[in-house]
Amino acid sequence: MKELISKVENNELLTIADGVALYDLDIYTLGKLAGTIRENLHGRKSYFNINRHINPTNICKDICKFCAYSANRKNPNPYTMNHDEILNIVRTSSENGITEVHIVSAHNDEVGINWYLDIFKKIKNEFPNIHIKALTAAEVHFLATQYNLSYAEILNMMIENGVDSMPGGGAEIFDETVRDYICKGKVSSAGWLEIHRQWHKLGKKSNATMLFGHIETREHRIDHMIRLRDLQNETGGFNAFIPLLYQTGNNYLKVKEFATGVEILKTIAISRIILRNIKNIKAYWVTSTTNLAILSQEFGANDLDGTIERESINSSAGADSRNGIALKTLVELIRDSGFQPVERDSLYNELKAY
Ligand code: V47
Repeated sequence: MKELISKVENNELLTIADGVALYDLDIYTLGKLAGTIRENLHGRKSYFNINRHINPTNICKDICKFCAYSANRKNPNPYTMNHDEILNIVRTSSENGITEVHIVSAHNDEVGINWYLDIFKKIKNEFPNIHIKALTAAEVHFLATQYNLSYAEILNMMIENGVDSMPGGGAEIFDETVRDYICKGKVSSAGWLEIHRQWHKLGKKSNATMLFGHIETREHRIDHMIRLRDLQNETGGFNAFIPLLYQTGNNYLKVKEFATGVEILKTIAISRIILRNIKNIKAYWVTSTTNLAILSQEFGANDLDGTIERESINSSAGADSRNGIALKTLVELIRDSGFQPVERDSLYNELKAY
């Protein structure tokens, strides 16, 4: 173990076996190792943004076992917003001071490609200063397949229509066997990575997620992180890594053993240690709860996402996030836990330090 600790302290390249072995360290040691890396990168600052999530349709041609959001037997409530509805949401949110809209939809094969893309141009025309983070690699793959276009063609259309960066959704777990079981038919791991590679090569930034705490093993998580580390070494295009804790409600994935609080904190700490080349680790309060997100700051996390205003994907599966979180609450939670709240923009430029 001493050897492993000094490997981490000397910033040596960790293997999958090293990553798995990190879980055998006690939580305090892991917290210290991850906390030091965080402290060196960000001091006591914890970032957040004032953002709005919009999920314009839940009609989906794919079936992911973990998903409670898409309209199906367990959620028989299909909807699709029209562009005016989406614009009206952005108008209201703009008055609330958002700097970012985060737009993610299901894979709706009835609305047409223009429904997906034109809305970005409309938002950009009316709100040139709002950053549009939209379309996961899973949606890009869906659009490319559905409309017989290449990834490059879709990505360029996104840029032409005003998309600024890509969210990290759809990564789930890269291990092909687990992926095949939990979300067969959706973008492959290689496809997800290739879409982000091409997006980064166009000079654009994106995030990367990992869905954990379901049927995957520790080894699968480390393999996932290492595939991201390798791509980041090649492109440098990832802004943040976001471990998403599996929410158990209203879905078809049968999970026997859930991740304990310690396992969750260890996973966050290990991600900080392995993904040194990704600057920001986001503790997504939506899936971890705010309490654990606050604690995660001691285990390497330096970003808490944002105010969100409305959230449908995880709240459909039980998360307490349907109505976002008040700015004042978020700031107080960070400050009262001994960190400095810093409002950032979507590219991590500092906007306001509290
Ligand atoms: O890709 C679906 C996940 C993701 C469940 O880039 C679930 O800044 C837990 O990607 N339990 C969408 N997770 C959310 C997402 C995201 C969120 C916040 C910030 C960013 C960013 C990206 O939600 C999906 C999927 O992996 N998800 N169902 C569930 N039951």
